Amino acid sequence: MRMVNLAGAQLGPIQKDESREQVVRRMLALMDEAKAKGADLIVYPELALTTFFPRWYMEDQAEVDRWFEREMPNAATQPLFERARSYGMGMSFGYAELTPEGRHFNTSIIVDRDGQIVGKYRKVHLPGHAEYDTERAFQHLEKRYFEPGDLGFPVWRTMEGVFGMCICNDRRWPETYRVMGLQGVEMVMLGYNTPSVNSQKPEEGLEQRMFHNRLSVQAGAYQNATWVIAVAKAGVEDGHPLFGGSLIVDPDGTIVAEATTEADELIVHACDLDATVFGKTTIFDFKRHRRIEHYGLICSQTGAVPPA
Ligand code: ING
Repeated sequence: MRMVNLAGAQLGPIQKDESREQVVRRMLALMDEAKAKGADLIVYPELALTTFFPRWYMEDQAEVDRWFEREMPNAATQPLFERARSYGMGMSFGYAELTPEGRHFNTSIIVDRDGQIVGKYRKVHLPGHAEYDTERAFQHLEKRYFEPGDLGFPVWRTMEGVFGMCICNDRRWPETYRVMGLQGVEMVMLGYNTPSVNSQKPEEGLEQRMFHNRLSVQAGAYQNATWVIAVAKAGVEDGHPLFGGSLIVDPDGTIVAEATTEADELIVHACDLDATVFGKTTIFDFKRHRRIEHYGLICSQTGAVPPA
């Protein structure tokens, strides 16, 4: 048994005018609750420090860069690192990263129980568009404000296990989990900001979008015999609804915890990392069953090419 007492700290809406300090206070309150419930690892959403700003069209780079962190930890987030370390609690959260070279990424980090950043991930699959799209009910400009991640899908041996990360749209792509699965990942941590309405298909119901959320995370967990925790930023941000549904899925694909509100809400579960062994040594024993001589198209072409 290698137990991780896992907490998912779903955040309710963050309005455009809310400061990072106000958000960090909410995150600390969830960390206190997690400590009281015995958690030793806490996972926060994608872009956890600010509103989901890619919904807003901006042209002035200085205005865009206001949403980014130039260093981590920094003054606003230092209290999170200090309290997590004092609690002996590992932590993962997402934020907009502006590098010293001036590059922009949608980033998440893993901080170990000593308060050290042991891993960084930069979102690879950026949904949406880069220019203002008049056809859409609302904008989704991640391709405008972020570069695709340049770190791949790494995993790290820390906290007595093998941990990896992805971010939001990444969870919909099987390649995301498989690359980590091929590195023996035992727990994937991810955050998301997902609109309750499809900007290109407004008639698509919320239930169908929540189904896709569960389907994507459960499939990734089951097909790679790994734990997956997915944590939402939810609720209505300046009139724009995001759905909740934060969930923890075990290595057999079973949902073991799920949020029920669109507010700040903690979900917790005692995860045994050794529960990944059965799947990895039977149906998903990659070494015994995969036939890579037939998988070439997955890496040799980007788009689909139907027969003539
Ligand atoms: N948000 C959404 C997500 O992938 C989206 C965008 C929603 C894409 C629904 C496809 C369908 O959950 C982010 N931030 O990636």
